[in-house]
Amino acid sequence: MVATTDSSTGTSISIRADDEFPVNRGQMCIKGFNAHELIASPERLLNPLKRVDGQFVEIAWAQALDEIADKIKTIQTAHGRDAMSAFGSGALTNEKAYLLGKFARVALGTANIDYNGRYCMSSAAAGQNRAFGVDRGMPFPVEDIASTGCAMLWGSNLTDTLPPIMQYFDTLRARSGRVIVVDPRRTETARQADLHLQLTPGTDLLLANGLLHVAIDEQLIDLSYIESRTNDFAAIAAIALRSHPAYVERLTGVSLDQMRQAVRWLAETPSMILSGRGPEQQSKGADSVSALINLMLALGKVGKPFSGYGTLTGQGNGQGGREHGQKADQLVGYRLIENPVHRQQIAEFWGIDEADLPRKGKSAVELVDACGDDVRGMLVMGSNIAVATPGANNVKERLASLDLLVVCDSFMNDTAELAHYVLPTQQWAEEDGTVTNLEGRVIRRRRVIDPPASTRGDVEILCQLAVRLGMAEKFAFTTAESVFDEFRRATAGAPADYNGISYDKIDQHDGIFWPCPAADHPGTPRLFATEFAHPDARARFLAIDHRPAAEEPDDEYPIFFTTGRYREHYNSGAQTRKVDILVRSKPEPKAQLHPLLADQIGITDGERVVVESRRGRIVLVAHVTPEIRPDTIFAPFHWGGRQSANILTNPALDPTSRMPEFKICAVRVRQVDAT
Ligand SMILES: Nc1nc2c(c(=O)[nH]1)N[C@H]1C(S)=C(S)[C@@H](COP(=O)(O)OP(=O)(O)OC[C@H]3O[C@@H](n4cnc5c(=O)[nH]c(N)nc54)[C@H](O)[C@@H]3O)O[C@H]1N2
Ligand SMILES: Nc1nc2c(c(=O)[nH]1)N[C@H]1C(S)=C(S)[C@@H](COP(=O)(O)OP(=O)(O)OC[C@H]3O[C@@H](n4cnc5c(=O)[nH]c(N)nc54)[C@H](O)[C@@H]3O)O[C@H]1N2
Ligand SMILES: [Mo]
Repeated sequence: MVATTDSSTGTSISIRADDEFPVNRGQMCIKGFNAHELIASPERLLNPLKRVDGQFVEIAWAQALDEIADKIKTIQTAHGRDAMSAFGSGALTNEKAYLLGKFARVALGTANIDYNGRYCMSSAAAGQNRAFGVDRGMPFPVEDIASTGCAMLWGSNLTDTLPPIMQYFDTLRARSGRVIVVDPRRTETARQADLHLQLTPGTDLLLANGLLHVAIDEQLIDLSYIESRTNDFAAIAAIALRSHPAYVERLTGVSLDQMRQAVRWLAETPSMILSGRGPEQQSKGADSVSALINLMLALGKVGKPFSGYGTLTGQGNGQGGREHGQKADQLVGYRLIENPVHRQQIAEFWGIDEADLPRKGKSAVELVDACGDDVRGMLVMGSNIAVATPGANNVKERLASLDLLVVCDSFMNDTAELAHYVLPTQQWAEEDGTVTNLEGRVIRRRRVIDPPASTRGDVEILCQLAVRLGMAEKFAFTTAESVFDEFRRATAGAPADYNGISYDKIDQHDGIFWPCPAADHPGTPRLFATEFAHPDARARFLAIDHRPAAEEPDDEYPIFFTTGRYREHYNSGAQTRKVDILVRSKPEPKAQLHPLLADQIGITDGERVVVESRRGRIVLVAHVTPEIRPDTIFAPFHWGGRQSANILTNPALDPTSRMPEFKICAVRVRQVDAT
C-alpha cells in the first residue's frame, strides 16, 4: 500500500495499492481504500485523557505517565507483580509486539500478558506447531494458490475478508483448477466455488476424519510419503476408519458423494487446504486444525509444490504478532517461556536473572476473567477487548472493576470508555515499523505523513513508562529501527529467526521470508520441501476424534449461533464504524436466518428479532435468506453495546490453544413482540 500526501497542504492523503508488490499486485479492499478517513478524522484523540468523576479530562503527557507509573507501583506493591497486566494485538508492528513483551516481562515483571491473536490465530498456531514443529501461517507464498490444482477453503470467507487474494483464485479458475468451500453459510466465496460443503457448525474435525476415511478406503493416501516423512499414522488411521461415512454424513450434513468428490479432487492434483476462523474459533479448534493437517499429510501433499496446509492470517500483523512474545506462554522468536533453554537465552539477552523472568501467564479470556480479582491493572494496546471478547456483558464489568485501566489508541472505543487513562497514539501511516504477512514475509510499514504533534507512538509510550519504572537503560530506543535491530538479534537461533533481516535488505527485495538466520541468507519462501522442524525432521499425525461443542443446541436453545464478518467492517468496528461510506453501506448488524426458521417464528425479512443465549440477549434486524442452514443463525461481531454478538457467545476455551468458542453456541430466537 502506498499513501501519498498533498505536498501543498500536507493534510489530505490518498491511498493506493502498489501495482508492483507481489502479494496484492495493485488490489485493495474497500476498507483499505477508505482508511485515510481515519487519519484526518475529527474524532481522533489528540491529548491524554484521565477519567475524573466519570468524565474524561485532558491532561499533559508528563502528568499522565507519572500518574500511571505511580499507580502501577502501588498496585504491584499491594498485590504483587502479576497484578499488573498487558493486552496486545496482531495490529501491532513486530517492533511494538517485541517491545510490549519485553515491557511486560522486564519493566512490569509480570507473567500476565496476552493479546487478541489468542482470539484469532492460536488454534492454527497450535495445530501447526504440533504437526510441523513450526508455525508459519502459510508455509508457501500466496502466489502458489494460482498454480495449485485444488484449493479447499475451510471456514474462510475470503471474498469478503481477504479480497486482494481473490486474484490468485481467479487465475486458478482460469487454469481450470478447483475450489472447494466448507462453510455452514453459502457465502460469496462459496457461491464462486466448484463444490460447497455446507456442514453443521462445529463438525469440521469429524468431516476431516470422514474425508480421511474415504481417502484410505479409495486408496488415495500416499503410503511412501507417510512412511518416509511422517510419524504416528496408525493411531489416526484407526480413528478415521471408525469414522464411518454414514455416521459422518449424519452429523455433518455433508453427503458421501460430496465427500468422495472433495477427496478425489484433493488427491489427484497438487492441492491445498487453507483454513479461516470457521474451524479454528472453536473449543476444539486446535484439534480441528490437526485434522485438516492429518488429511493433507496422508495425501502426501505437505511440502510438495503448490500444495499443503496453510491458515489465512487475519490482522495486519497476525503472523509477526504471534511470534515475538506478547503471548502468555511465549518469548521473542517463537521461543517458549517454560522452556529452560529459551528462558536462559532471553534472560541473558535482556541482562536479567533467569529467576526474575516471569513464567507463563493467563490467556486472553482468562486474563479478562481475572480482572478485579488477582489482576488489578491492565495496559491495552491495539484491541477493543470489550467488544471482541466472548460473554461481552461480563467482560465490561470485569474491565470496569480494575484499579487501573490504561488504553493506548488513536480513538475512543468501547474499551477506552472504561479506562482510567487513554493515551492518544499514532496511526500506521505516521509510524515506521515492520509487519510479517500471512506468508511469513517480513515487510516494511513506512511513515508517510507526520503525526499530530501532541500524539505519541506506542514505542515511545512504552519507553517513557519503563523509564518511570526504573528501567531506562533497557528501554533506550529512539526509533523503530533501533527496536528492530535489538529484536532481530534476540531471534537469532530461535524458531522464527529474523537475525539476517534488516530494513535495507527488506527494501532491496519485496520483503524477506523468515527464517533468515544470517545477513547473507536470502530468506525462506517455502518450507517443508525436505524436512519438518521437529528434531527428527518428520511431521507428526495427531490422533484426534470428534467431540461436541461446549454448548450444543437443545430443547431450550435449539438453534446454532455463529459469528463472523462483513466486508465493510473490521473486527470490533472501532475503526470502520467511524468511516461514513462504510457505515452507510452497512449501518447495522443483521441476524442472518433461513426462510424455514423465519416461518417458524413468524417473521419476515427486515423485522426485528430477539436472539437469546444462556449469557444474554440482543435485538437485531432479520436478514432472511436461503443461504444459511435452517438450524443456524449468523451475525457479525462488529458492533458493541446491545448489538454485540459477543453478548451471546460462549467463553468456553480450547484446552490446548485457549481459543474461545466464537463460532458455536446455542440460542433461541423470537419476534420482538412475542412473549
Ligand atoms: N472485511 C473484513 N475483513 C477482515 C476482517 C474483518 O473484520 N472484516 N478481519 C480480519 C481478521 S482479524 C480475520 S481473523 C480474518 C477472518 O477471516 P475469515 O475466517 O474469512 O472470517 P469469518 O467471517 O470470521 O469466518 C469465516 C467463515 O466461517 C464460517 N463458519 C462459521 N462457523 C463455522 C464452522 O463451524 N465451521 C466452518 N467450517 N465454518 C464456519 C462463517 O460462516 C464464515 O463465513 O479476516 C480479516 N479480514
Ligand atoms: N464473536 C466473535 N468475536 C470475535 C471474532 C469472531 O469471529 N467472532 N474474531 C476475533 C478475532 S479473529 C480478532 S482478530 C479480534 C479483533 O478484535 P479487536 O481485538 O477488538 O481488534 P480491532 O477491532 O481491530 O481493534 C483494534 C483497536 O486497536 C487500535 N489500533 C490499531 N492499530 C494500533 C496500533 O498500532 N497501536 C495502538 N495502540 N492501537 C492500535 C484500533 O484503533 C482499535 O481501537 O476479535 C475477535 N472476536
Ligand atoms: Mo483475527
